[in-house]
Amino acid sequence: MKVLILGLDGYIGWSLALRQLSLGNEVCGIDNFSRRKSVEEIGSWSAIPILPIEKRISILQQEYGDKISFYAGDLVDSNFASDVIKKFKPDAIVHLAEQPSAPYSMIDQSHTLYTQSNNVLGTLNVLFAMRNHAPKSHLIKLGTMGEYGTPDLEITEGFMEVEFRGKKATIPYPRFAGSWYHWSKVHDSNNVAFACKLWGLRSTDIMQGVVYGTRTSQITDPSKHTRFDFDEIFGTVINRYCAQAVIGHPLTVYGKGGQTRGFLALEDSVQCMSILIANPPETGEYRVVNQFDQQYQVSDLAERVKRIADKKGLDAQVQRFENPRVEKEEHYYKADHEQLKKLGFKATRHIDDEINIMLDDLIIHEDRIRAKKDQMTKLVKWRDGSDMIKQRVVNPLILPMD
Ligand code: USQ
Repeated sequence: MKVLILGLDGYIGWSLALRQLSLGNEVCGIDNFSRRKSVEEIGSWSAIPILPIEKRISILQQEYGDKISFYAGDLVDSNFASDVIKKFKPDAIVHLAEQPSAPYSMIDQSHTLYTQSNNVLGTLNVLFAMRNHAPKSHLIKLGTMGEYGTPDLEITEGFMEVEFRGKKATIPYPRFAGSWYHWSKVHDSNNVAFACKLWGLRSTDIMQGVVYGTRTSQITDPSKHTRFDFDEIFGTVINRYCAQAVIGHPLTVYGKGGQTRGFLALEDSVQCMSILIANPPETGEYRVVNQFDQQYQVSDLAERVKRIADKKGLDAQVQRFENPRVEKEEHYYKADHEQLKKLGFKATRHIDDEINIMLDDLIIHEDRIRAKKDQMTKLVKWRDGSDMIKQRVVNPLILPMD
């Protein structure tokens, strides 16, 4: 199959490219390197160093020849999106090329505008390019479990049956997103669903939980490593706890710590996406899958990381921090995740084993984490924004008044 990976240079994009090539598929990637630039903008870096893109691609070409190609560019440029899809004619398009951080979208107005315009406009350009040049292709769009928020109800996979004033109907599950970033994904979901209906495109919208880990079966030597962020803005919770444990920084549980989310190992995230690539929906179908393995509370996760770190002789203390976010700290959470299992997904990684491997991988880079220690608690206050990055509001969509 011909698989186009939008956002190949990122944490999941790179790991998925390695998996798809190992399965014998032809891979074309694109990236605008915004993840590298944004992490630099906030003053941090990947704990595990990664090679520049030219080197990454040339290493893959040595192994896979012309089965791997790459174009640098931005999906918000409609000509670029159109040219790549026209030229490569993919069977599947995996769209991971979005601004992925909730805290980043909450820094200030310019970061909100950037997040929503980048994500929503980029996806619209992909949809129009598909309509014009690859209408049979399967769009696998990375959404988020955070689109549903934390309602006091069981969460279904995308849709729910209701009975209202005597009539029954299937309607989209209500969305209660909790950040400007998470809302950008809701807007994408609506646009993708509409394009399927309007033009008969086919798509799988992945509601993915929080991904953790440093490894997949293809990440075997340093030249194949994927990035690993641990700062407050781009690092996600388990990854951050592991980095904190390695340098003896308190594990930063926000608020009461009862926040519950679905979690998935990186290895299993690329497994799920590979299953979806191999099993497209029907023409015109808009399919939604909830992609996670287990649910955990963030305070339990901190205790889990501490327990494993203690066995390695690391000094890991769990500490409650004032919550910079606006979110429920104790709540009901029960989400379905059956669709992927029906397609053959079986979790292959136990969380404790993954934490063990992560700690070993990160201990090697302790100096890099220690050098950016202040990134652990440089918190963006969601209600008030933050002045940690002072920027003029720049929005290409709003013209100056003279
Ligand atoms: N949290 C802590 N301490 C920390 C970091 C986070 O207690 O040091 C808590 C947060 O308050 C939150 C939970 O952990 O309640 C998850 O936070 P996170 O930063 O790990 O994840 P989140 O902001 O939700 O976003 C991440 C990815 C995003 C993806 C999402 C899936 O960055 O791209 O969409 O996970 S989900 O959470 O299911 O919406």
